[in-house]
Amino acid sequence: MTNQEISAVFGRIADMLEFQGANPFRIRAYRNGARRIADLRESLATIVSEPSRSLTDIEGIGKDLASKIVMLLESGSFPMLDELLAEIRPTTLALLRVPGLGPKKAALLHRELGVASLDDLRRACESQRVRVLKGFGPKTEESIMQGLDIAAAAERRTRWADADLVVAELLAHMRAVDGIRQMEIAGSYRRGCETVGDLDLLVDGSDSASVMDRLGSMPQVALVIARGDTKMSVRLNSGMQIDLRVVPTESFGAALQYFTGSKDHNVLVRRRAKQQGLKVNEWGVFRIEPDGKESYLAGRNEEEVYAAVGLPCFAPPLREARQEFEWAKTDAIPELVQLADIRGDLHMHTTATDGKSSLREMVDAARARGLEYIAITDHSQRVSMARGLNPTRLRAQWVEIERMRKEVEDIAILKGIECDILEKGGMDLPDDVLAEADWVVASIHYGQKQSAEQITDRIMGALENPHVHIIAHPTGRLINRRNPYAVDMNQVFLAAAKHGKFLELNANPARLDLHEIHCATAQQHGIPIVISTDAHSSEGLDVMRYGILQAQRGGLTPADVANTMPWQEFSKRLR
Ligand code: DGT
Ligand code: CA
Ligand code: CA
Ligand code: ZN
Repeated sequence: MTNQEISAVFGRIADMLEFQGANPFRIRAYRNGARRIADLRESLATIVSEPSRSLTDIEGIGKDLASKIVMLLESGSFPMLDELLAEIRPTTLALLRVPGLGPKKAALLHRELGVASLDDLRRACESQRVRVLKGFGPKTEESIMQGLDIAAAAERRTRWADADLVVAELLAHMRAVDGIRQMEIAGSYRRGCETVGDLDLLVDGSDSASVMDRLGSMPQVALVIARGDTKMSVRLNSGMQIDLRVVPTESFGAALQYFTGSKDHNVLVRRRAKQQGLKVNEWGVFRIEPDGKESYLAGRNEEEVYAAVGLPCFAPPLREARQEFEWAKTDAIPELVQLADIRGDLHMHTTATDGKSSLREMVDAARARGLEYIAITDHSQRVSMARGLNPTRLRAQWVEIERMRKEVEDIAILKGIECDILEKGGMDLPDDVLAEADWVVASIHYGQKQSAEQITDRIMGALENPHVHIIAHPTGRLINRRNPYAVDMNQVFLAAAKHGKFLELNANPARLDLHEIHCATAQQHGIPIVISTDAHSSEGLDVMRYGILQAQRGGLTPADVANTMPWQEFSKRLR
């Protein structure tokens, strides 16, 4: 078992204990352990294998958790986990994924109304049985209804970054099969969609039986849904489905094109082929002869498949039947921004607030990733939970940054701040302080449920402030967890363009905010996008690649993304 899996088990136990109303200290021990394990840089299996070391040396891991980790590593389970799983069905535990429904409320619903699944809960809300319970009311009932949609979607779709972890394990596991010539994950994963429904694995190999046997032997496989001669579907313990197809070499490119999708994109490819007397399917491109016979034209790789129907080989993120066929007509397909184009990162935190790495560590990590410039943007005072900075502490940090600048000359460090936009409107720090900053990121963390008018006004106020450079995570959504604020983005685009502001594409895989469609809209308005990691640790800088995928899906080129500029150019743009 990997650290992530063990962490997930402890997290689930904490949920189940909480659901049962267990001792809060016990719950916290599991919750804490789960977090510590997720943050570890070394695998637990390695630590256990070294006789000179002990799991209890890890902060937050006591004797009890240590023995459970050993059992998990040895057998994948332990008695208490099995008991809990037998008592509480997974469908019941899904109640905990409804935003705003904590374990206490969920347990009450279970006890009083017999609610044991999301479907039960929806019916209970619809028949207004929830609002009469103690501690609930019409408002709570309504917000549960909204949360239900998110929880249901979360159950079906996995965030891209989480799917990517599964992909890495899947490919590593499959590589052990002899005779695999090529292997790719197609579908929404390859298109870089923000969430992935299932994984579509394509294998070019001669011995399909051994390929399918190998997939079936993956430790995470819970169930073989179906198995044929060259097709197989399995479900993993996590609920994720994998569809496997084994195809011959001459069809690999055609199958890759077909199963990469999107469906709508493929409809347009096939329509175009038909106009030319051709047929495209997962086996290849075929010419239909006058006698009705089909002759094979192409299919080994995607380039020849597209070329056979007179199209360029579109980058997978563009295959959504949006504008790509228009672009192809005029030879105007955008040269999409790549990770290697990024030269700066303009949103990150340090130990001064809720970051885990010091200023020094962030600078070193940025250099190691080849960045030319960074902005240190810790939270402002309103964010008390993160020990946000008041003017005095902020200025002290800037003194530290100035000292650091003398030591490191190969990377520019901007004196920045992530300044909250207050609930009542206005910025969390006085203008004279903001005026001293090199880079002011404005963002909303409180009052997220305000009306469209209120929340849009707050953001408009920030865009009108001459000291603000950029709005961070402009819609506030968390994928699978929280809907966007009610903000009117149309007004935001107009104001950002008018006042010459930047908009952030937050690369955190849970945020990816701006949405890809908003990225394309910003581009139309000529608003420069800044892709930022919002890193809260040195490793947090690595999420940039998720932001790049999102930007690609929005059709952004390096010219649309301000932090692709070399430092000289960007510093001029700032002035
Ligand atoms: P997902 O899994 O919901 O995130 O989205 P996709 O795009 O991966 O969809 P999926 O897994 O159902 O199918 C993978 C690709 O295979 C899809 O993008 C296009 C192709 N495909 C699947 N079923 C059909 C179909 O019935 N008709 C056509 N034209 N293409 C299909
Ligand atoms: Ca899929
Ligand atoms: Ca599929
Ligand atoms: Zn931040």
